[in-house]
Amino acid sequence: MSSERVSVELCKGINGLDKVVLREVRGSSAEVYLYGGQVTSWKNDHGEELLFVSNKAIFKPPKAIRGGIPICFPQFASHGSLEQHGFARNRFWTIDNDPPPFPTNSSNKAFVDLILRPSEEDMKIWPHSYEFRLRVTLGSGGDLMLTSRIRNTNTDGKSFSFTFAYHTYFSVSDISEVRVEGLETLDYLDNLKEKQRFTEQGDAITFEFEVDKIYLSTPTKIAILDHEKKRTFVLRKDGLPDAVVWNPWDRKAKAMADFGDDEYKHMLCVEAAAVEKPITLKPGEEWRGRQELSAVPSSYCSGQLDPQRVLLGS
Ligand code: TA6
Repeated sequence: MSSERVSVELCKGINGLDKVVLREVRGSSAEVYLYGGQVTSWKNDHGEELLFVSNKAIFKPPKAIRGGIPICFPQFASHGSLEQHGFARNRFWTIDNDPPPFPTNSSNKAFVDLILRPSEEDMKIWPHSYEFRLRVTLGSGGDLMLTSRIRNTNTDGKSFSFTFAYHTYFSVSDISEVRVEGLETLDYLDNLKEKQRFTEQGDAITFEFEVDKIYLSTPTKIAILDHEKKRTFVLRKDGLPDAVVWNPWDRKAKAMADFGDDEYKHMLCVEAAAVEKPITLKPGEEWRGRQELSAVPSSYCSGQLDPQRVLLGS
């Protein structure tokens, strides 16, 4: 769809992989690769990149692209026979030219609808039929929205269960100057301590070492404050009760071939997720999970931005 206000362009990206570029009249843009259905760029109207993608990202199947917003489905993390974070991020999605009516009106926005159905190979490792429809929308104010609709299309009457995450990599100026508001006092499972359950302390989360925590029953809004950039990312979510916070820090960074040794300083994953309680669908049932990202100016260092006001605001 293109009009004088927005544009949606299918073109070739890195290594000749197909990608869709969404542009909005004030200059903001987003890119999503058909490989993985993965958003790899979200720029504001000044052309600043707001998502982190590793300089060593491989952009070559079967490796998932390191950065942007990997889709973790049909499982988050790794247990059983499925690979870590499932296989949706390692598959080629197609453009869905005839999606069923969408719950929210996207008419004046730049958006693309992608769809993933299981291959025969996939059915061998996860024996369920589904349709996974993903709409990526760039809003008129430069907000980025991802809406997932997953329908059980099994004809054998069988239900299936899955866990899910939008594994969002935010670009930050300096991880030691970043705070996360909205997860205080919540319970979390600590991936660095055999997934034991703990309770977060009462202040904003700051970062001085590796963090890998699954916060449970989290609010619909989470704020990520970048002191140096005087920018706050606001993550709004529906249908995704949990939130994963991850920074690999130096040791893990060095251990990842597709991640620069120092890149941990400039990224933070805050992931809208459904992990603690898997989602179960009967045949014909559909689940929706949505996240909306916005980037707002903030100068909390001068006390002007009350993070709570950001979280309680409309
Ligand atoms: O979301 C956090 C996490 O589960 C970490 O444990 C780490 O494994 C990260 O995901 C990256 O996983 P990946 O499979 O993309 O290397």
